[in-house]
Amino acid sequence: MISLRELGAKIKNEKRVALICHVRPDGDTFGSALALKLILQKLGIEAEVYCNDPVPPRFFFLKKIKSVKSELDGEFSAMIAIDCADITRLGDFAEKFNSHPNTYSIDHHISNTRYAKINYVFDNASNCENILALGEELDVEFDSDIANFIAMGLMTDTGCFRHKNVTANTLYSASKMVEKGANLNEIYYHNFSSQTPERAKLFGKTMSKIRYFLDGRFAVATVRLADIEACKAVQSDTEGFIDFIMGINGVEVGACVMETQKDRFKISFRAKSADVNAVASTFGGGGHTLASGCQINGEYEEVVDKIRFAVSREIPD
Ligand SMILES: [Mn+2]
Repeated sequence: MISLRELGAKIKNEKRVALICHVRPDGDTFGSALALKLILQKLGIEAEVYCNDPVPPRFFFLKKIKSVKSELDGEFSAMIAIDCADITRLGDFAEKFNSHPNTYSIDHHISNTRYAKINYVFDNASNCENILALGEELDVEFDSDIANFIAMGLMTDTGCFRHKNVTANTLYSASKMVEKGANLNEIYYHNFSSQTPERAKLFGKTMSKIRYFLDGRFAVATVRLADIEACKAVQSDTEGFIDFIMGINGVEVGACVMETQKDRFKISFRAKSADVNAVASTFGGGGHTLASGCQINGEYEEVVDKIRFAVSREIPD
């Protein structure tokens, strides 16, 4: 792999750079790309940020998010993939990326497939830590916009500094960004707290009827189509429900069972230590050991019975 110093020396020579975020964009890919854009502009390098998917509304509080483009325009001396573990994460931009003679990948996923000509992959909690290191290597003075973008990646990829991936470097980076003017409270509000009254209502309705199985070690939250309708909520409002369940004392495995159509359910699993990848695989789904998902067709009680049985085999007595 290329060193940080070599990366900095190479990037300094670029003229016009395309910074490409991943599809289904998150706070780290936008934070990394927008911070790097401002860093490069301070060095007199032209830079634009692109994403093949639309910008989700939770990012609208950032004025500069409007500059993210959905179509590649003009010629670039280099294309840089930001926070993308593999080429499919670039969406429809993958083809242009692959045929460009000068490509970089700046990423923090250990699974990164080294698909670019120049790969800088460093296993930090967030890719924004890599961009911060690069900005320091390039000797750029950070302003409050850069600090806010870096801080957003730090916070969103660590669940607001709560996940196991947080290191001293993550917190030290956050400290430096606060010093440069980052507003952690505002980032927290828009990325983790802000919601519609309809979602709040759906949350209450769902949590008031959690079902417990296997001596309270398996908790199931259910969202039926009728619930969503009654609360005037939308399907995506259920995001994060599963994480709440995992905080309930005694719960080893949690499932959120969401009815997407009549007799069709999308199920998310979380575990403290059990293998829920194995559980989801039973039904043709998958994911990670501690976080997975699947779809099951059938009548609601039958579906719950099926997952209860599959989970019981993964929870030790
Ligand atoms: Mn990331």
